[in-house]
Amino acid sequence: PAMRAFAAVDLGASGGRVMRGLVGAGDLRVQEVHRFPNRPVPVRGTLYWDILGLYREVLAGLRATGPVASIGIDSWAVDYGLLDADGELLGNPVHYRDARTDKVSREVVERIGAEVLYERNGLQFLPFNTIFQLAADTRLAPAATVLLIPDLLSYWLTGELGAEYTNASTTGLLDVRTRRWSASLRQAVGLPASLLPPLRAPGEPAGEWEGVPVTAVGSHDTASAVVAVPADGDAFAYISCGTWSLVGVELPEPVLTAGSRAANFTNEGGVDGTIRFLRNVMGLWPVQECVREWDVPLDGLLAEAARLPRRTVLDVDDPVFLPPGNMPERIARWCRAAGEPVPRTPAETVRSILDGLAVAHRKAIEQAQALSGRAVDVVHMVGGGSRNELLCRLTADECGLPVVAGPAEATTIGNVLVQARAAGDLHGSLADLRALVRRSQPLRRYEPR
Ligand code: LFR
Repeated sequence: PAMRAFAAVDLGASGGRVMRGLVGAGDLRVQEVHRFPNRPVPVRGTLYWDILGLYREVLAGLRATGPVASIGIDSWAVDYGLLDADGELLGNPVHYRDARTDKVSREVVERIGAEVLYERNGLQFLPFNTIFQLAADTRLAPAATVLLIPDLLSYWLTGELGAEYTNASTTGLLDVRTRRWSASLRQAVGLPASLLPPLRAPGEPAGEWEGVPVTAVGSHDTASAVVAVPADGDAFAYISCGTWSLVGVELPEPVLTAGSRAANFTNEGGVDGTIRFLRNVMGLWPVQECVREWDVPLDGLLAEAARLPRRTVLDVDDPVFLPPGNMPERIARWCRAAGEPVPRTPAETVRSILDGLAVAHRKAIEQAQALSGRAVDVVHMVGGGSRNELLCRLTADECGLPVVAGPAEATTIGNVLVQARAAGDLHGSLADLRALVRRSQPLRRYEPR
């Protein structure tokens, strides 16, 4: 039987893509149709996403994709656009790395109480969680609706309003037990109920664009990536590795213990009612920022870094590395303050970040197991970072566990799988979808040394 095509729109912090996914009996292929950079714009002290530019590229990509059975959209989490009562966008969405939430986030936590907050929304503290951004937002008065980025693009395509559940689970405004909007959290930051659109689950219809159905997918990119983890059984940890490393396990129920809160583990909503119990590790962001500053290709640096011994292990999760700009300098400053040797070359700098990441990966995987009681015997690295051989090898060695790397296209594959199942082209549970990923995608195994 012929394979049917699905369009997956995937926006990441550094770039976006429109991909064509082909799904047929026992086979799955994804092809890149259109790729474009995502360059945030600083304007008078605020860092914005260029959302109209991104939408233009999404449209160009969809037109170039050819006939598809449906369209699915995912992106990074937490950020949003505000619409007025006529559905007009009120200003540009602000980037989660903007400093506007630095103070407000702590004030909101103090006001609600860290325990109460965690008990209700189950989220790790990140200064940019939507609840804090909305508390800091000065444009709320004329706003009628808040839409997360994929929901905003979906609205522009279809004219239909909705809040996809997996991404809504990153806002801090969802009740982690009932999986509905939490009235008490909403009220705690003074938001009217009408601001939050009705929830929709991955797989539900989300309108039409030029006669083509748009389907809600795991619109949080990490939720889609976890769908495509090629695991067999449930004794696995995953690292969805790109700008961030999202490190954790998949659980049927949230873990809301004091230990889990202290370790800053999050309980995000996954596809098919799963919980993504994970920690945000800084990821390849510091490398991306250094490379942006040095303006040299990464491949050569990685080859050189692979020949170096471990010298400095950067604490990549230090919040000083969160904002953009001056990354090499901030790394040097961190080393001096920590009494660690300052990297002397770009390759040494890259190596110190990757060694730091490998250690952070191990700690998060150990904690995930200890806090959840779920033991793992393999680590799946998916996403663009799974192409980074040095990072995979360092992670396997550090964890003392085999690392299975790939697919690098996990996010778009997860996006396509959920659409294809909703369309009736695929059937079964996450385990069945993962079996298809295992059969169809090239994977690479790193044994620990
Ligand atoms: C990864 C990701 C993370 C989220 C961060 C900010 O792309 O979606 O899961 O914590 O971006 O939105």
